[in-house]
Amino acid sequence: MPPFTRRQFAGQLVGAAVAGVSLPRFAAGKTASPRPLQFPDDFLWGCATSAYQIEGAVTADGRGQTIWDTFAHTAGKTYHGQTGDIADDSYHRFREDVGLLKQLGAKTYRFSMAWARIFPQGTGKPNDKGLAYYDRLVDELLKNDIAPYATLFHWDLPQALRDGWKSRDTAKAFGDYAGFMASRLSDRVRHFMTTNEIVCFTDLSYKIGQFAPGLKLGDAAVNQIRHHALLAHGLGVQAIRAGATAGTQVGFAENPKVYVPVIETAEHIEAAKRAFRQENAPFISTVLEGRYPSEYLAREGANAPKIEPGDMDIIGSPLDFVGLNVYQPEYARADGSKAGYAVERRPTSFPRMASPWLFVGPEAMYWAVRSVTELWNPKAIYITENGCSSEDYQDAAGRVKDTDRVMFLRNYLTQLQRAVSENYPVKGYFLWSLMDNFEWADGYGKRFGIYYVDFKTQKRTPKRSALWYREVIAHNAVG
Ligand code: PNW
Repeated sequence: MPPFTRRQFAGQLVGAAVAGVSLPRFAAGKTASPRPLQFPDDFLWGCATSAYQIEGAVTADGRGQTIWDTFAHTAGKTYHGQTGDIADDSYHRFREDVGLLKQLGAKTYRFSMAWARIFPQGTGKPNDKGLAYYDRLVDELLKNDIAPYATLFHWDLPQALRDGWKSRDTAKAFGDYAGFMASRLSDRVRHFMTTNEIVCFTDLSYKIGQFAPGLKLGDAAVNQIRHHALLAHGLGVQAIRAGATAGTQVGFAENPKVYVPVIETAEHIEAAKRAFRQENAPFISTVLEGRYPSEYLAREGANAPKIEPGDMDIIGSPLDFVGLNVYQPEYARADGSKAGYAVERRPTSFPRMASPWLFVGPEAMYWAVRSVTELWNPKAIYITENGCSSEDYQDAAGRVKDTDRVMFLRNYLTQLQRAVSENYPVKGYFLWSLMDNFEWADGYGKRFGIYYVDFKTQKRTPKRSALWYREVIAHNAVG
């Protein structure tokens, strides 16, 4: 057989994989060797998704309605009125999707479970058919040597829970659901996350109105909603520990604002650390300290949350790991103020990806890890999300050459490698996202996947970034 021509080789490089066929490899020897940017041998590489964004099948097998079903079906709330009714249809195609992970060589998968599949009314009698779906998914992952990391709540609150997060009862209901899931799955799922991004399902949902249920409430109400969310997390941690097999690891996934020191001098580094704690006060700072920072309570005054005896111990329940969703940077500098820091305004020219909020700042990755470690010294950190939207397009041959996403990921991972090389306790990285999916209020208008999804046919095609990520995983190094 004649050797490959250059053109044939190029075709191989970017060729689309079909189900059951492994991804083409970059040619050996074409990349620099030895690679300097290595990760530890036991580093876990994976991808992340969430239930409402990928599953579809919103009425299958007794699933209850969620606030996102309601919101997406309300005129004017999402891009072109799009909904998660079908999404990636992963409820039916999960075996193919586990196959995509396998093609990448992923060692782990972070997915979320839909509360309303298990308890269609939020509380009450569990729905066996809903649970059976997650049994099937977990078994398929384990069969492929992919470790499941399960998030219990990624925003799809059962609609039947009256008043949603305005009600303290919702926190209690979440604890019951979390304990139930742990008791049924912890023989196989060894890592659970309670909540995903508390600020998104509290402030963005009840204050800004951008996400379900789309309310615009005042400060006192929002502070109480935040408190209920923190309480739900804490009750979830305790219920998982009570219901799970020994050694089950519990954490949560947060997207704190990350402060990069404007210049790496001692005074600016100290300012960035202070900013991190204060600007995330009612969220990660409170959970990891087991108390609201006093400056926050003083600032909120009469609007501060009403706290019942015992709440803060529950909220501060010790965690086995902290999950960080890292997307964009903020910048802080030292100033003479009492707070000890000032936040820098970004120039309008600051680079961003396809989502207007997604500013590009790879060093946010390093400073997220370092700030959390220096402030609270958690036992372990995972990057539970990182990735970006791109204006992906398919060329005539159906290929997606998302060089901007590769640029984004390469630079953030380089900063993560800096963190691991300085011995910060980062154990793994989950790329958001495995495949294009329902991007909340942006519908299908923003693509975060490393697999391209044609939503008409549900065909999945690896983008250039998928081929690149496969190499990262194979070499355990950024290149
Ligand atoms: C995260 N912002 O959400 C979520 O956990 C994912 O479900 C989501 O698809 C992903 O990031 C990409 O957006 C965010 O406006 C949503 O700053 C909005 C913001 C940040 C994170």
